[in-house]
Amino acid sequence: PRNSGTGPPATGPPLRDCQIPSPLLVGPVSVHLSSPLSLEEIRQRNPLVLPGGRYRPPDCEPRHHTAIVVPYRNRQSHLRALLYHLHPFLQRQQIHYSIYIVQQWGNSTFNRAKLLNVGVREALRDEDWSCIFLHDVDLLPENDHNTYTCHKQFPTHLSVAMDKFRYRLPYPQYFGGVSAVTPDQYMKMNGFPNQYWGWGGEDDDIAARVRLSGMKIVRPPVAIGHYKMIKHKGDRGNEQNPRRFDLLKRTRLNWRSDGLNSLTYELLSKELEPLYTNLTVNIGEDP
Ligand code: BGN
Repeated sequence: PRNSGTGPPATGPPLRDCQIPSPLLVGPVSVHLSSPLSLEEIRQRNPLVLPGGRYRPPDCEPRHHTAIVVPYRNRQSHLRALLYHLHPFLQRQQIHYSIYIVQQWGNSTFNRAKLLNVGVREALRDEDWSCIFLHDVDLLPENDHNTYTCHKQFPTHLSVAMDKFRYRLPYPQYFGGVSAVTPDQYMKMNGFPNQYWGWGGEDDDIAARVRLSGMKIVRPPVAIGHYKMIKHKGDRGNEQNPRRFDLLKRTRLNWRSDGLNSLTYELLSKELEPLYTNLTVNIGEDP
């Protein structure tokens, strides 16, 4: 079958390239957060999604191949809301994609940036993705013109207008929420820092790496980069990191030695769930 999710397209007459922009886009969508459906109900609404959360448009050749990487621990209801919105959203964009949930094993302090490093490395083992999305589990895109694709030269920041920040950037260098890199851009900046345990600062470190490695950040227009954040209290296990201010002072000294090239972890399992690939990983703990 052609729609085999990954690997070379099946034989048969070649498909036309997908049109740009996708004719399936609808623009602004209203995002409801109350009572997300069950995973089974979401699966039934997305019959073309293959195990591992993979999808390839059935009737045109996709121009984009995007892995969505989501750092995760203990947020089942957020995960359901994300999958419920993201699968149809990405299918309307006619991209070839896969969703990776990177779950931190154990009870040590959460480390978002290190989980992102793990997700990038594991996703690239599966496939030659042209674009990798770094996606918070609690953010839902509100306009499908905000395409989940990469800029050739520079890292992209997508969540430029979150409801939580009254639909604007909280500060000009903000790079948190949802962003994207190509594998080349990722290598160039030596990936992300591994040393940020707990909430805050890791996204600012990543933004600094973009600049220090000679790149800049590109963004969609504010009118398109709208996101709703699912409201929640600060989580247990992800308290504010008191070391973040000191760490950020040292990014310029540390980025070449801490990152992709110093990443160590133990992959405990990789499961192809109906709507996502579930990576469970031991990333160690806050020293
Ligand atoms: C910033 C945080 C970011 C966070 C945004 C939005 C820090 C570093 C010390 C200056 N940065 O203040 O990590 O994404 O707020 O909430 O705390």
